[in-house]
Formats: sequence, structure tokens, C-alpha cells
Amino acid sequence: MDEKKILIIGYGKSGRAAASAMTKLGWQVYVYDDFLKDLKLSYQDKGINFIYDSSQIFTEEFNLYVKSPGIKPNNPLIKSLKDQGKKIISDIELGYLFKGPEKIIGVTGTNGKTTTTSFIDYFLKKTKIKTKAVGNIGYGAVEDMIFTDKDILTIECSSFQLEDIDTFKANIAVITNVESDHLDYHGSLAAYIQAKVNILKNLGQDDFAILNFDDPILKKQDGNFKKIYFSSKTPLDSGFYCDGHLIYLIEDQKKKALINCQELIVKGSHNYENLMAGLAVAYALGLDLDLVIEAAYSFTGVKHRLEFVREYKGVAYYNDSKATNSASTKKAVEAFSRPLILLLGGYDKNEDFTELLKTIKDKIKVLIIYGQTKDKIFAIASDLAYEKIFKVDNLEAALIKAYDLAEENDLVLLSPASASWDQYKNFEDRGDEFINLVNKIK
Ligand code: UMA
Repeated sequence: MDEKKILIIGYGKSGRAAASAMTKLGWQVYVYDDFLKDLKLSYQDKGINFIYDSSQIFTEEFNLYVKSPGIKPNNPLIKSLKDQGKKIISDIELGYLFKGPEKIIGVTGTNGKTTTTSFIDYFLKKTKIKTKAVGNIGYGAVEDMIFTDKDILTIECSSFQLEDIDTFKANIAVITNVESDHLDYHGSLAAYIQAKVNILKNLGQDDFAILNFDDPILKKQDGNFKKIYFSSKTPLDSGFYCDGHLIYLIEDQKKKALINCQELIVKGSHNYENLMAGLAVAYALGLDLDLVIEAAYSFTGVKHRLEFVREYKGVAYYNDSKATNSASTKKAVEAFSRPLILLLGGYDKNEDFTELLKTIKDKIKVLIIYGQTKDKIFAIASDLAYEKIFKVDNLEAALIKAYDLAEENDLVLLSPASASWDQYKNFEDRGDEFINLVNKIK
């Protein structure tokens, strides 16, 4: 093959960023998408070779095959290509193969990765570093990885992206926690965990791993790299520790209080953990910690994550559409002390909700369930003797029910513990609809 040819499978945010970057590099770019006919194409897509019939893929030879993160490994096309011995890489691996001189901070974890990525990005900006946050946070990473003029890129990495890396390496890799998620995609918990810890596999002796000491899987990760731990349970000999009120930096067994948690805008122990991960990155980079601490106090949080929407007739409404698994919803419930009306349900990822429903039972006044997972959740909640459970078809019906039942001082929380893909394009659309509906209540 004289000319360099790349096949990009999936033409969403990540596929488009990859196609644009590779076109700029002078490659022959081929794109296949199962729903190509439904996609809106524009002048920006000029020069790309779109493949409408997947059988054509097997009559051509490509130098690189890139899979968009949302396409499952058991997708028939991906399986056939793998069976033929083709190596499939993810978008962040592609970006890494052609990357520029910038430093990379990679952030992963089941929960908290977007907030942690946002903390880091905010700290870097406040300390006047040229920086950008990309990846799972919502921006296809490849174009920035290849052509960025920034000094540091913070890449939020999902397990979908990390499963197909080979050489990708961050200078600083953060793992916030590892809990059960995406079992429908990875096939098993072990495969999911392996994908997550892949972020550590290429780290070298000058690189840092920032790990949650309270997570048994992360605590035992080892390799030829530097480690900084953070914990909200164990006062460590070195690292970052939060006792629920203060966040400390511990160096040579000496504790120095850095942050008073009561004065932060973002609340909840999970957020203090995300903040500690961000502080650890700042520490590893040698940033001015006084500036970083000042920035931490002005950080307002992430959209769709425990987002206050409105207080109406003494009832508060919160949007936590970003909670797409049980662990995330558990943390959301724990963050509140008012009686909760919880809106739960959505796309079925083969998740077992028993543990979640057992743990949160005492805090839930009313459970309103909708979406693909509604029957499954209803059956578990009934077995656990939840008193008030209601099953409805969609989010609008769930909110109407919540409004009808809510009494003064209650808190209505959309924290679905499920992905949105049964009824929405993504969790942002779901959260936006919730906000709109709540704002219409009168
Ligand atoms: N497609 C197929 N066949 C399939 C499935 C999808 O052809 O079987 C096509 C679709 O028609 C569509 C394209 O693939 O055109 C979509 O690709 P994608 O699902 O990978 O979505 P992108 O738009 O590229 O968005 C991805 C991430 N999506 C997923 O991982 C599902 C976005 O994370 C990320 O922000 C974006 O890249 C930029 O990096 C979203 C997400 O839900 C937020 N992530 C999961 C999570 O956080 O739990 C991992």
C-alpha cells in the first residue's frame, strides 16, 4: 500500500474528530457507520470516503482500524475484523500515535471522572497553563492530541477507550474508583476492571499514578511509576486525606490542612475525593498550591451532576442525569438529608440493582421508576418491601407523579442509575429535558 489508509468505524463525536485530524495529516480517510444514511453530513465531511456497504471493508486493506468507543466489541463487523487478525484501536490510541509535545493527564474511574477532569482543567487554567479538557467529557480527543497548541491536555478516558489501547500513555494517570458498570459492553466485571487499569500499563518511572487508597483494587496496583494516594478513610503517611471536614496534604508523615470542606461550593464525600485527586495532580505538576486552593473554593461543579434546578412550593428539584450506574446514584442519595423522591431507570446495562436498593432504602420516601429497566427495578424494590413504588413510562410521567406526591421539604432527585440510551441520545439530553420540565411546573 503506497497511500496511508485509515478506516474509522462510527461517525459520532470521536469518529469525526479522528477523521478530521487524519485528513489534515494527508491520510486517505474511510468511514463506516451502521447508521450512515441517517447522519447529517456537511462540507466538513468533504474528502472522506464513506462506506455504505460493510462488505466493501473486506475488499480493502487499511493501515489502521479505529473503533468509536460506543461500538461494542461484539459488534459483528468488529468481530469479523478481529477474526481476520486486524488490530482495532481506540481513538485515544490513534491520537497518541501521532501526538504532539504536550503533556497528558489521563483520568478514568467508574464515577467522578468528569468532575475530577473538570477540577484539574480548572486548576490548570487558574495557574495560567495553556490547557484543554477533552475525551469522554464530550470532545473527541484525536484532533487536539495531534494538533493542539496547549501545554497540557486532560483526557477523560472511558473503559471503552482504554480497552483498545496499546501504546497510549499519560504523564499523570488518575483512577478515581472502580465499581461495577458497563457489564453489557465488557462482558464481565474482570474485563471492565482490566480496561480501567490499562491506563497504568505503559506508565514509566517519571510518570505518576494517582489512586484512591480506599479502593481495594486500586490500592494493590503496582508498577514502575510514582504513586500518590488519596483517601477519605485512612490517614496516610503521605498523600491526601480528608476527614470529612478538612483536606490534608501529608508529607513525611506531617499533616498540613489545605481545604475546609464546609467552604466548598461542591458538597459530598465523593466530591472531596474528586478534589483530592485534582490536588494530587496539581502537586505532581508542582503547581502553586495556594492558587490551586483558592481555585478549589470557587469551583461550581459539573452540569448534570447533582445540579440544583429549582425550589418550588418548598420542594427542591435536582438533576443528576449523569448518574448512569448504581454506584453513582448511591453517592447522590448519600449527599442529601431531606426526604427523597427518587426518579430511577433507563437503558439496561445488565446491572443488578439489588445492592443499591438495599443500601438507600431508609432514605427513600418514594421511588418512581421508568424506562427499559423499570420492571427489573420494580421487582427488586417490591421484594425489598419498599412502601411507595410507582412504575411509569417515561421521564415526563415520572416528574408529574413526583410533583403530585411531593410535600413541603421533600427533594425530587433524578438520579437514574441507568444510561439514557433507551429513550435519549445521551445523558445530557435527558438532563436537559428534566430541567425544562421542572422549570415549566406552575
Ligand atoms: N454506531 C454504529 N454501530 C453501533 C453503535 C454506534 O455504527 O453499534 C455509530 C452511531 O451511529 C454513531 C457513532 O457510532 O454515529 C457513535 O459513536 P459513539 O457511540 O462512540 O459516540 P461518540 O459520539 O463518538 O461519543 C463518544 C463517547 N460515547 C460513548 O462512549 C458511548 C462519549 O462519551 C464521548 O463524550 C465522545 O466519544 C467524545 O470522546 C459519552 C458516554 O456516554 C459521554 N460515555 C460513557 C460513560 O461516560 O459512561 C463511556
